[in-house]
Amino acid sequence: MPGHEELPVPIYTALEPVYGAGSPSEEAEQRFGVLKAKFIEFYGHPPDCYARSPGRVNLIGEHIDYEGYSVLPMAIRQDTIVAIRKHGADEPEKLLRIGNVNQKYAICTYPADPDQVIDLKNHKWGHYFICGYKGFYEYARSNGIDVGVPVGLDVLIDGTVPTGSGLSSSAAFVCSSTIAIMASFGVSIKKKELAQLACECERHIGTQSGGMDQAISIMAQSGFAELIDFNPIRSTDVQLPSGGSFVIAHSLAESQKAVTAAVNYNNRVVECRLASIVLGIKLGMDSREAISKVKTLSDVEGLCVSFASARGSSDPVIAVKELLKEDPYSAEDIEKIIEEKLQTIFANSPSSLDVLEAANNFKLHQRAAHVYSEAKRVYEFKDTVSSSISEEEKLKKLGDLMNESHYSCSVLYECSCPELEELVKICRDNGALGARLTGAGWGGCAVALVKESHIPHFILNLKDQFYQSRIDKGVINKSDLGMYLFASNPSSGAAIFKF
Ligand code: NG1
Repeated sequence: MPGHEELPVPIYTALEPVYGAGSPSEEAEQRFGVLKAKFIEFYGHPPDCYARSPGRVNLIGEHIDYEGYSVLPMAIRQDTIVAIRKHGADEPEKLLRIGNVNQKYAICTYPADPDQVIDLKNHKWGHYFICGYKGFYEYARSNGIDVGVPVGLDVLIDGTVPTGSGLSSSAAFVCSSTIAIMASFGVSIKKKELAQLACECERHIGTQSGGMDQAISIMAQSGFAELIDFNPIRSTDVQLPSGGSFVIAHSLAESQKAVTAAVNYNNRVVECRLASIVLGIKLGMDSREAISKVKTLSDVEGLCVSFASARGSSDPVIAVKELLKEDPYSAEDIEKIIEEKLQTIFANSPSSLDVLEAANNFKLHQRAAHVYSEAKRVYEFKDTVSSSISEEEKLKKLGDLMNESHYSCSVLYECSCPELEELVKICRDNGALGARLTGAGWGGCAVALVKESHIPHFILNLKDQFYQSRIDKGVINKSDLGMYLFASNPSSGAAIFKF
């Protein structure tokens, strides 16, 4: 029997299999009811179908997916639903109209041309749908699938994943858009291929996304976290120990990943590439060979491990410590080592050239040390879960790993912010077994591992110690607190609904 990742996204005629029985399904019923009514109000027709894809919380393995390393996220119940209707070829208006149930997002209109260039300098929320649209056509062309001439699409979105929260609202949007477009064109592909495709789709927004978010959003299984491997994408169910749950808490600092890419997210991707080329050369590669072959730190891990083993260790960080200086490198320092201009290396990547323009220096030692140590922690987390120690000991060890991960993100990768530091500290002071930032960072959410029986008390304390002053200042409404602070169990992945 094939693994579920070999199957296409499931198609349901009822909400229960995804949202669960009882009140969650009743709530979902209401949401879909409003979405359908608004769709008819906007466009004069009901939608052909709906696609939903969830957000995720990453439990461990931060900023390592784009370096080729496995990560360990779980899907959350918050999701994006895309309602869609494909126009007939005879309908005159060839436009993509993208509306949102939330009035904050004005309707966006785009031409039906799949080769249109996304205007990245003028960021619009609808761009995320176009990522899926362009990616779908690219996929169809490269796989010889005839999808006919471009026609108009009517689209209405309803999202509950808070934006800029590190819970992957962008991937939930891109995945559900790509799936809705596929469903409306009658194209169906295996989940693992779709995860790869959705990752490539999201790169049209200008971030050099690693693939974790799309993979978990598409491949999640209810009740399990997933170990996601890359090249090729694969997911393995991870049953978390009983007695503990994850609480997700928003720092209320919005992380605008696409807008700050040149100094934050893409900057780290570039720093990792440079660190890997320099390590490759210091470990004996010819500079031409290193520049052309080495793309990620995982490409030179073998060399680093050989270096470490000559010193009685198997830890690649030993090579980082001895071969990369702790002081930041200037562009000239690196160019001297690699015998090439940085602009030449990244000539084919406009978003990387933006990074070079914005950067004063590059912290190769710190970034590489984070990536190798974080990759190791993911496996320690997975091994702890499947070990034979008591559930209590497992929870303690998992918490310790989460704390170590946060330290590394904060100090070595510098992707935290003052609000996240305050929140993580409050979580730990209130008995969390472990707490860390989750997702890209620079704002967004923290995730805390908390004993199940402590959760109500823990949530109350966070409310008092972190949120109350922000409610008093009007940063958020008291009635919205549940959107920013909640416990979460592993939810299910993407689905299509046809009613
Ligand atoms: P967020 O910003 O939390 O959705 C981003 C990347 C991930 C991963 C994490 C850091 C996208 C869509 N997602 O997640 O691939 O690199 O940062 O671990 O770019």
